[in-house]
This record gives sequence, C-alpha cells and structure tokens, in this order.
Amino acid sequence: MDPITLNDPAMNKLTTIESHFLQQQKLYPEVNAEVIDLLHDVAFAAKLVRREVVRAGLADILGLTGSTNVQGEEVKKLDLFANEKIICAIGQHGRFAIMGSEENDSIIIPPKNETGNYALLFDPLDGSSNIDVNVSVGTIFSIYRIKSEDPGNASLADCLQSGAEQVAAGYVIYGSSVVMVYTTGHGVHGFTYDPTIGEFLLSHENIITPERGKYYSANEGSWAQLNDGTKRFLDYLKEEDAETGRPYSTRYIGSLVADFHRNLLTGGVFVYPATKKHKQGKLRLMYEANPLSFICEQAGGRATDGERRILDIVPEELHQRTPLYIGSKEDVLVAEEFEQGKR
Ligand code: AHM
Ligand code: MG
Repeated sequence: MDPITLNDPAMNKLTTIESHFLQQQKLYPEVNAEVIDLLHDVAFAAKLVRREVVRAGLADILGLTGSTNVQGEEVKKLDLFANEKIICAIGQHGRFAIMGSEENDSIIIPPKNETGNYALLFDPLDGSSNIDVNVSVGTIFSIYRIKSEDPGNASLADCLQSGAEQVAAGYVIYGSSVVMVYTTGHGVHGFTYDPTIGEFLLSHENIITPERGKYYSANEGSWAQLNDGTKRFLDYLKEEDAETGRPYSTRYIGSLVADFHRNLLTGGVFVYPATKKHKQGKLRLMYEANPLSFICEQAGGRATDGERRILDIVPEELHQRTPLYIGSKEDVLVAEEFEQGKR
C-alpha cells in the first residue's frame, strides 16, 4: 500500500517558534544548542508574564497588586511579579549560572546554577509607568556566556561584559498583540503570540530597519533639562526639508521597548540623552541599551551614547546608566554630529 501524504497549505505558512529554532540551528550550527534552549525558556516565561499583564486592568476588581487575594496571599505589583516569575521559570532549568535584573540591587544566583554556562540580564517589565493605564510594556533580555570555568563560581564579573559579547538578546512587547523579537547575531526575527493555541508564530522574518526614518522619539517635556546639542537636533528634525523627509513626526510612548519596536519596523530615532536630572542618561546599559543595540545593529541600524558605540562600552557596574541614541543609521549619525558639536 502507498503511504498517505497529507498536505495542508495553511499549515505550511505557519512556523512555530520551535520549528524556526530548528531551522536556525541547521543554518547556523555555530549557535550553541544551549542558547536555543535559553530562548525557549524566555518565551515560556513571557507567556506567564503575559497572562498577568492582560488582566492588569482587573486589579481593583479582583483585589490585585499590593492587597491580599482570595487565597489569602499578598499580590505583588506587576513588575515585581514579572521579575519573580522570570527568575523562577527560567532559573529552574539550571541553564543560567547567574542573573541580573533591573529590579534587584545585586546579582541573582538561580537555585540550580551548577551546570549553566550563561548569564541572563533583564528588565522584567519595562515602561512601568504605563502598566496601570493599558499602554504597552515589555520584557527586555540579554544573554552572555560566562567567563568562569565553574558555573558554581559565577560572579558579578560574568555579568559585566560589554554588549558586543552578547550571544543572544531580545524583547517581548505586551501590546495590542504580544510579540517576541530576538537575535543570536544572525538577523532579527519576530513572533506574534497566538493565544488560541498558546504558541509564538513567526510573523516578522529577518527584520531590516529603514536607513532613515520618519519618526523621532524623545521626551521633549524635559526641554529645559536638555543640552544644546540635543535641542538643536530636535529642532533640526522639525524643520522642513523635502530631501531628508523632514519634518519628522513625534512618537513617544514612554515605554522604551514599545518606542523601539515601532521605530525598528517603521524607521526612526529614539533619543534619551544625558540631562540635568539624569547626568549619565536614564536608561540602563545592561538591561535596556545593550540588548536593544544588538538587535538594532543586526537589523541594520545604529546605537551610540553620542560618542561611542553602545556595544563597545565596558560596563563597570550592573545598574550603569547610559545616554542612548538608537534607530535608523542615517538618523543616529546626524544625532551624533549634533551631540558632538559638529553641527
Ligand atoms: P522603567 O524601567 O522604570 O520603566 O524606566 C525606563 C523607562 C523607559 O521605558 C522609557 O523609555 C523611559 O523610562 C521614559 O522616561 P521618561 O518618563 O523620563 O520619558
Ligand atoms: Mg526599563
């Protein structure tokens, strides 16, 4: 008897995150299989965080955040909840020797860290001021191979590596849909979560960001705090010039991950400079700037602190802050010229 062959054309178009990773491993055998497992862990943790984020508006009705729930347990604020979920969901597999979170002052040693060869640095829920008002928030993560030979001895030094040493990075945005974007240094790929089947499906393959954008994202409410270079750059973006497509439109959500994601897809520049209030910038090098810069460069964009490539900065401390100019290459180059007083 002849074997039965089934072919469902609709299925051929669906690529689950799992089958995408299998394809990537064939294409790029140099990407360690462990790294793929780590990305799976992150995708799983993101599903847990998403489950709570989509119910955030029910906090008052259900007695969530800061109060006691029906089981008599104290319910955590969403960013702290996300932090604990990620640490526990990812830490239980023993693949990470060490972690660092924007929510924790010190490094975190997962319960089973004897076998993991990697360090995870993450912002569990970026855009915290937007959580209670139904605006997109996200999880940002960065993965490094540890330098210590014995994972049981992993220390802060294993976390303090420059961004250029990342083996993978990504983010999950909890917005009108939930999207996970990642890179292992072989392009940038995005997946949209289908809640009806509980799967991330490939929706954005090989993301390339436009060379020049049409949006700029900056908190202009801080105008009085900005230095002259930044002010002149923002003024420049508002001038009329057909050749460069100016004036640009302002788009500023106040969730870095959401502002970055939009600009990545449509083109644009995100600016959070050093200000009088935030003399080193506000954003965190290890949890925000490095992972997004890795993704941005992989998509053909550029990311600097106005002087230096973000990925070349050698970190001195876990919670180090940095100015950030990130997005379409041409736009970031112009921003740097203004910051450096060349314009
Ligand atoms: P958070 O990690 O406490 O949420 O702070 C980081 C956020 C970024 O998501 C966003 O780009 C920035 O802070 C907005 O800051 P501002 O309100 O000063 O514009
Ligand atoms: Mg943040």
